[in-house]
Amino acid sequence: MASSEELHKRRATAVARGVSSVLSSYVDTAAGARLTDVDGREWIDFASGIAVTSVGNAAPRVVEAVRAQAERFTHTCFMVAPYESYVSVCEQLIDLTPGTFEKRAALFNSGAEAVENAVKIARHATGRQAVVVFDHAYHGRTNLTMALTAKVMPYKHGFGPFAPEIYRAPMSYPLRDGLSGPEAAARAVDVIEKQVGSGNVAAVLIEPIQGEGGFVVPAPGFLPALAQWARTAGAVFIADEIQTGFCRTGDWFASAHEGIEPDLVTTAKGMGGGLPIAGVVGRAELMDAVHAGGLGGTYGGNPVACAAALAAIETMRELDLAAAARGIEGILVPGLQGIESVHEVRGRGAMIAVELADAARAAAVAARCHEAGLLVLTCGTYGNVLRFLPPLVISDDDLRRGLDIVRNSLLLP
Ligand code: PLZ
Repeated sequence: MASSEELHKRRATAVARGVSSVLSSYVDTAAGARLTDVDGREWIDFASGIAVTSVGNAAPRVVEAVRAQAERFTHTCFMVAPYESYVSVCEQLIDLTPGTFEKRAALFNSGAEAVENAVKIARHATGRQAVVVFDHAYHGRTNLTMALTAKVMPYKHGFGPFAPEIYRAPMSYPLRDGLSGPEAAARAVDVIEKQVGSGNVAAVLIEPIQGEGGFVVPAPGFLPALAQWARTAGAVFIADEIQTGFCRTGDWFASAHEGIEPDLVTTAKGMGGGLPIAGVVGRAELMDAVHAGGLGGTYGGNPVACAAALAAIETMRELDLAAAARGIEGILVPGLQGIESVHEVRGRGAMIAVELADAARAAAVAARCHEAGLLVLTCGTYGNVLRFLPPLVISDDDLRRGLDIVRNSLLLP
């Protein structure tokens, strides 16, 4: 087998520079919360492929479901010749997302594609165009979702022009603004009403806990106040639960923690157990406002990906991975508190982060973790946040070993 060093050389002349990687090691195999690279080195995984392998890497039920489905058929296109598993995944999305109202769902391939479709549906259903997003937001890398995403480097730089009718409102960021949830919501609503006009707003789109933007948890009351404002204004309230969804934050969806029932929810990442699948689910009258044939795509809800999603969801239920996520919070949060260089420990469930002085410090701590065999990621508008997204099936032993590595890396000057 080629070594990481050899692969890195080959990559330089084959893979576009614009696609970069956190690690310079190349993966050979992975299981649960462990990766093994081609040089035989083992890693504890606190990244989950960016919040994807919540049920663990190569989770046994997912592997078996994928194998069995690939033997039956690999692809027909749901728009050509439909199959049961697509319907079953939609039923699961309807069942698991907050709100007991009548819902419908549709399946796509990636998070960005789900967000694009949620915006399409909201615009079609309301006959309005404006979409309100927030500071620090991340919603994807396609043209529309780049416009929805806040941070220019690396996501948007040189890639314009961007899609029109996107408006950015101030986010609740307690560490930086010191505002209560209702105060921060009033500030955002003021911007929306004065700069956009409530009658023009098709959708208010928000991550209940921001992911790439820095694991920003809005102050309590911010999300309910925005949802309430959207309802009054006749705008669609869309929760982007692509990173927070499917047990990651200690409940099926993060919206549940504040009792909000979004009109539409976008999902991806953890739902597929490692295979690419995404969904939009929400109020039937919005979803069904779109004419027949108005939504779709060749691969959306591919049968192998649907089989993986059903197996992942079954695993989450049977192992109660929402409870597991709460258990991870119970170990990580106290373990990270009281370290001098940490400005804030925040997050919920197995989506926990520390905000540090600056990007150089976060990069240095991450590099130390990598040297010690722990895969961690950074994030944040300012690049100064170190985030932890372990698989929800991680053993207590691996979780504590990983935490020790993080603590030791943070304690070094
Ligand atoms: N919405 C909330 O977190 C993806 C991006 C990694 P895709 N986050 C990881 C990177 O640098 O490209 C994400 C998200 C939220 C949408 C998306 C987009 O999901 O599946 O990457 O398209």
